[in-house]
Amino acid sequence: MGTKKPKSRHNSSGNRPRNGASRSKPNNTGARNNDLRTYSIPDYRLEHPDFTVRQRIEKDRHGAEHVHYEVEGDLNAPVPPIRDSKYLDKQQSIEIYRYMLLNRKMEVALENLYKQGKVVGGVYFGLGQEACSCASAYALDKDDWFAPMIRNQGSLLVRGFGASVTMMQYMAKADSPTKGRDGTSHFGDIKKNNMVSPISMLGDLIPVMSGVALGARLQGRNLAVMTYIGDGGQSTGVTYEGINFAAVQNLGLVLFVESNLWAYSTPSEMQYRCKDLAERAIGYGIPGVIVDGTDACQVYDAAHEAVERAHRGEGPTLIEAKMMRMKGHAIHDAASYVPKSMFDFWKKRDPIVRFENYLVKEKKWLTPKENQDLIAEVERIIEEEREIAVNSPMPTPESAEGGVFCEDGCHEIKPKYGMPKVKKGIGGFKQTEAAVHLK
Ligand SMILES: Cc1ncc(C[n+]2csc(CCOP(=O)(O)OP(=O)(O)O)c2C)c(N)n1
Ligand SMILES: [Mg+2]
Repeated sequence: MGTKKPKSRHNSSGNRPRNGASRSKPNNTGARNNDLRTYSIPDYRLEHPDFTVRQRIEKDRHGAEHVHYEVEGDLNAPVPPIRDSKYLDKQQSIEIYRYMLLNRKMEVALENLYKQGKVVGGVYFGLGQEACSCASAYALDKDDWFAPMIRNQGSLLVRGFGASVTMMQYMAKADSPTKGRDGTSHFGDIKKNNMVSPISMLGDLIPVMSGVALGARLQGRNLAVMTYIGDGGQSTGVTYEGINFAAVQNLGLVLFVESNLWAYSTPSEMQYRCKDLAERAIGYGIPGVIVDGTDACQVYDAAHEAVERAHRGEGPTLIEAKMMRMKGHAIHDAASYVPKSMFDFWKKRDPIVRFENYLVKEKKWLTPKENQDLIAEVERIIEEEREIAVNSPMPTPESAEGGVFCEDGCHEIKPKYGMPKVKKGIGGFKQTEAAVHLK
């Protein structure tokens, strides 16, 4: 982690072949068809779930319309194996598994805290998405930056935030990063853990993270900047603007598109018309990759390759992680609109159960006893973290007006990696002619 990376091979845009577009091959008459372009989207998956969700509207006897969803397709397909990683060794694989367990058990603890009335506001879950959050963040170097969204509480654990931090935040405690000013995850850390705060407006983190990469480059560093966007959130205009900017500037954005089939109660069929969201990468002129988001090895490999690419200064990568949001949008949402058979299909693809099986039974990297000890250790840690969080005081009423608006010097932001390297100009500005406005 944090080793020196080779300098960028591409310091500006436009001087490399467009990604994915291969020259057309001669057709069978021997002539070249220059109009024919082919693009490739690598797909790491070992299965391609094949089903469609359709909306049905039915009227009741009073004429009132009721919307529900039905799913069609092969929901009995066998569960695929975990794909061996090209990069992860035994110790790293176990470490990712441990983070996934922490992620899951922390969220169970949060659900219980909510039911005990200790949480202020709602709770968001990444159930079924732990491999995506944990294995992606694990691929970052210490100096790289990340920006989680609501389901990436696992990424926070990997990047050094204890479970008590997230718990205190949800309980609006005085010792939480926002000192009780926010009930969810809107906090960042620009000093130690290189984290940009989640932004609620979906997509807005993408240009912000691109800006972080640009800022670092001006200070002489090619960093990877990782963030996440949902299948719903990727429809926003700012997503396009942010990725396009990163693409033309060759910025090291590593964007995970969390394709979890639902955005609130909207199925992905009603969100976009392309087959796979990774195809959007073709339009941006950047590499796009598809992974099974429930397979930690696939997530890690794609993230690792994207991070390495970012460090070489070769620009952004879009990684579509296919999985399923295994709970409602947040704790208030029972997700009754989701066909039950979809939950059943993805439950069999539980990222933790499958990875556990892989490590214990297939690889034999953990004995059953070692696995039980690891689970017990994670449970003990979560209990300790829960105690810390519960015992933290609530903020005092007198403190309410502090820390909301910036005070003098409270957020001094200095260049982190050095002074911006700006070319010195020779002479003054060129006199330009007055603009002519054509109507
Ligand atoms: C620009 C914008 N529009 C709408 C919302 C409200 N909103 C918050 S989360 C959400 C659904 C997001 O779905 P998706 O992007 O698929 O992420 P998931 O919840 O599935 O992880 C919506 C519509 C928002 N926060 N920002
Ligand atoms: Mg979604």
